[in-house]
Amino acid sequence: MNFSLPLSYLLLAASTALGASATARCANANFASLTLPNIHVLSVDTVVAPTWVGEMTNTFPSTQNVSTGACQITITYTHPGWNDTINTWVWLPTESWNGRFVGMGGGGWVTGEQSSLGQPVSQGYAAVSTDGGHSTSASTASWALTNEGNLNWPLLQDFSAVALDEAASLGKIATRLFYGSAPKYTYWNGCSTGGRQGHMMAQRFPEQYDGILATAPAINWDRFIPAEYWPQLVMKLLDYYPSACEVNAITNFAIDACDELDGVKDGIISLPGQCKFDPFSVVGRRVKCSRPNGTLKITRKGAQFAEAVWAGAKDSKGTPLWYGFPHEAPLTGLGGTTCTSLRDCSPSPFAITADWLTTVLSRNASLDPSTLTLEDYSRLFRASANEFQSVIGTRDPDLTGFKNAGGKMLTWHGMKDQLIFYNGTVDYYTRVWELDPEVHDYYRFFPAPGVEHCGGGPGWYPGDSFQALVDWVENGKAPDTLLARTTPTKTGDAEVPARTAYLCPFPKVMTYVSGDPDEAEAFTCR
Ligand SMILES: *[C@@H]1O[C@H](CO)[C@@H](O)[C@H](O)[C@H]1NC(C)=O
Ligand SMILES: *[C@@H]1O[C@H](CO)[C@@H](O)[C@H](O)[C@H]1NC(C)=O
Ligand SMILES: *[C@@H]1O[C@H](CO)[C@@H](O)[C@H](O)[C@H]1NC(C)=O
Ligand SMILES: *[C@@H]1O[C@H](CO)[C@@H](O)[C@H](O)[C@H]1NC(C)=O
Ligand SMILES: *[C@@H]1O[C@H](CO)[C@@H](O)[C@H](O)[C@H]1NC(C)=O
Ligand SMILES: [Ca+2]
Repeated sequence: MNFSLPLSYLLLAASTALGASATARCANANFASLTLPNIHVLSVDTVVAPTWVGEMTNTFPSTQNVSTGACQITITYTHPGWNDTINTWVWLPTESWNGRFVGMGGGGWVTGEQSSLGQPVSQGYAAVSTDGGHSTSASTASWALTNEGNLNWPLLQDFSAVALDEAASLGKIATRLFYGSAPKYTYWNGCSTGGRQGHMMAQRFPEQYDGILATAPAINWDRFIPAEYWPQLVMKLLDYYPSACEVNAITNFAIDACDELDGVKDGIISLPGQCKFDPFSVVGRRVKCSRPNGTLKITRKGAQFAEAVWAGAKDSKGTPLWYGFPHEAPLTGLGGTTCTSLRDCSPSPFAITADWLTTVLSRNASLDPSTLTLEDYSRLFRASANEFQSVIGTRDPDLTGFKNAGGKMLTWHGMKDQLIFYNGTVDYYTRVWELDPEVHDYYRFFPAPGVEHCGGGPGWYPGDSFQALVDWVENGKAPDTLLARTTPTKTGDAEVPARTAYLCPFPKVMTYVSGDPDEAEAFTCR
């Protein structure tokens, strides 16, 4: 007898059967056992609904609208004694589950968002995300303090680590209850805060995910977050608040000067650490500006500002506290000002670092960060490292647990990142490597020349990196390079098509050899 049927028929039959009973399987009662030993579940709500598709982290933006049904579960719970309320969302495709599970990371102060689940679900993944106990739209002031002077330590722990571990556990249990079997492979996907969260999973909960894509990671949080305030402090110390036009002009002069060190004039500085541009060499150069309109000359103080921000944060004794920015990174990401005219600008700090210094480190949401002196700043920087490294630093280089569990982790970081210091990722990867010379077997880091924070910029964006991770985990195909593309641009009638390249794993450097620099073959890894 021949029992074989075409595979497509079997898949269709299976998905139809599940589809027919999806509403029944998605009933609240089927998730009655959905809990963990350390939590108290307040409610479990389920609904079968169509999902929508937005952009998925670490992929090319999707403009397609895919509509698939999902069993959408909201688990609301608390940690007894912590007075926290966490919402964790699990979405389970009602048809064509691919047997995989993915945890989706957040950004900035956002632990995670329900809206990030549509894209993975449309691709057949069961997916989880959590709000970590605070609203996705709240500023720190409303949740990081219980009242003025007192930190809400449980909510900081939830945001940093605790809720992430629980989301993975709850999500996997829900998946098993719905499909009758556990996921075959489990993944993490996140950038920025999501990149930090992925590293936290590898460091502290190394058995939760088989594969972790954790890019432009906000690791070393206890140091780099206060370091993000440095550009604003430099302006105060100089008593000079440069316009974005002046600051961007200095960056553009530096890029122009160093562009060809890598052999290709393309507006990208792809060799790290080679640019030795002297900002004082452009003092007096004229620049045309718009909004506000006018012409300005690069000032000495503008050059001093750029030099100090490139060098990185220092304390009141001149001791380096953290890395600076490479020359190609826009200095306006953290050195922002608001101007009424080119000569009349006021400070405009990046909200997360301002909140960290005031609400969290000073326990005072109404403190004006511009009142902080260099001495205050030096003291707060040390307090941040002392009090918060173990809470949210996410800088433990010991990945033994992750290695032993057979996990694989991929990261990439834009070398033009204007918010998270590229060298902080170099620092972390190097420390892991010093501890374990075999790091390359389970954790790889790909610098992305010309790419800004989590994307953007003229450089090569590795939009297929999630698939590369899946291939590594499931087929043992470790990525020796990462395929990446620039975004095509249009200036007037001139269209600049996408350039393709293969990003190189650190410490190798993507190096131009010869030939058409728009073609991947023109570069090699050295
Ligand atoms: C996708 O769906 C949303 C919501 O229905 C709609 O606003 C949007 O225009 C759609 N986009 C495309 C590319 O079809
Ligand atoms: C618990 O948190 C709520 C706000 O979420 C607050 O109103 C209440 O006072 C807190 N209870 C205690 C005992 O701290
Ligand atoms: C980053 O690190 C490299 C190598 O250690 C060094 O050459 C470079 O100057 C550093 N850049 C910044 C901006 O700190
Ligand atoms: C500033 O210049 C832009 C063109 O660069 C023009 O469209 C705008 O009207 C000007 N604004 C003022 C206030 O002059
Ligand atoms: C918080 O900062 C505000 C504004 O600087 C100040 O008036 C207030 O006294 C501060 N509160 C504490 C507890 O220091
Ligand atoms: Ca170049």
